[in-house]
Amino acid sequence: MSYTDLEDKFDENNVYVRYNVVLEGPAVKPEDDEDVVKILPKDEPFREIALGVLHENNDEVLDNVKKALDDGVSPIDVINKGLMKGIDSVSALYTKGIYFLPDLMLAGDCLMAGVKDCEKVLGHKSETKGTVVSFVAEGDPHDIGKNLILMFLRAGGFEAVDLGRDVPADKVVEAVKEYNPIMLTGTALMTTTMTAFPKVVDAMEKAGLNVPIGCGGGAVRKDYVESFPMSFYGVEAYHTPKLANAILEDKLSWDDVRKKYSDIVGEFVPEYS
Ligand code: B12
Repeated sequence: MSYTDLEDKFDENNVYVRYNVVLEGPAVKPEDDEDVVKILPKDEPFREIALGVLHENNDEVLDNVKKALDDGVSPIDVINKGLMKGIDSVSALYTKGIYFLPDLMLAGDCLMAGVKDCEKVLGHKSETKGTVVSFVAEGDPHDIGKNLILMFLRAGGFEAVDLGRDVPADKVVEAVKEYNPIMLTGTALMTTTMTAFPKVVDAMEKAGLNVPIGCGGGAVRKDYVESFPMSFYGVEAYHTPKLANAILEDKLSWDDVRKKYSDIVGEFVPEYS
């Protein structure tokens, strides 16, 4: 294709502002993309928090998160209604080939910077009720969801052991032997890595261990998780302390959690309706 062909195809109404460079012609801002418009919150302070992530601007995120927390907005709302909507918007632009991998990395860092400030407000309870071990599936580098889980567990009074990302099944088994947790959480965001969950279950069975494993993450579906034993599907990171409480205090098994998930977390969960 010659340069002239390219020039003929150039649509000046569809030029995006990236890396702070405004190309000639009427620029389309990322927040004006039709898919992003559907995702971004309309109300403040959530919109400006989400925009900070979308703009990959750490200072913008930190300023707006601080302002919201100082105004008494709940840290859980800051995360779920603000920061997460930002990363969902980034994802929409990545899927369309408008944002690239570095955008995901920068936006992910901005999100985690905001989460750190929320964590300070949520705090850690001094006495711990029991231990939960969290891991990201083997081969998977996505750890934002797992980090949120750790934060909510610690704020809810649990000892949360972080095995990190890309964790092989035998490491999970070793950790179960070492920490004797009441529950495990596993996260996978790729269709290629969620198959690590049944491998963990196999390894646990072979070692004679039986601990409920909450499995979640972008790529994971409830039907898939329920196709192997010892597991239940986890929907939202902030559900984790409630699930751990039910397992600890009401002695619920993984099978009970599958049946009572909405009751346990105290809200309507479409995936479980
Ligand atoms: C940020 C991001 C990255 C960052 C990750 C940074 C980090 N530290 O995690 C980086 C840049 C590293 C990255 C890399 C890649 N990524 Co990426 N990434 C994303 C993105 C945009 C957001 C993921 C995210 O953090 N979401 C927010 C978190 C909070 O969500 P979550 O973990 O799912 O957790 C939520 C729930 O699932 C739940 N949850 C999770 N676990 C559990 C457990 C329990 C018990 C409970 C109760 C709840 C629960 O809690 C959270 C909500 O409250 C997604 C897009 C998307 N739509 O997901 C793509 C995405 C996951 N990436 C994708 C891909 C393909 C890649 C790459 C392979 C790209 C490449 N070509 O190289 C590489 C991986 C390379 C490798 N080493 O293998 C694809 C996966 C496609 C698929 N289905 O297989 C996605 C979906 C993008 C896309 N649309 O194509 N990525």
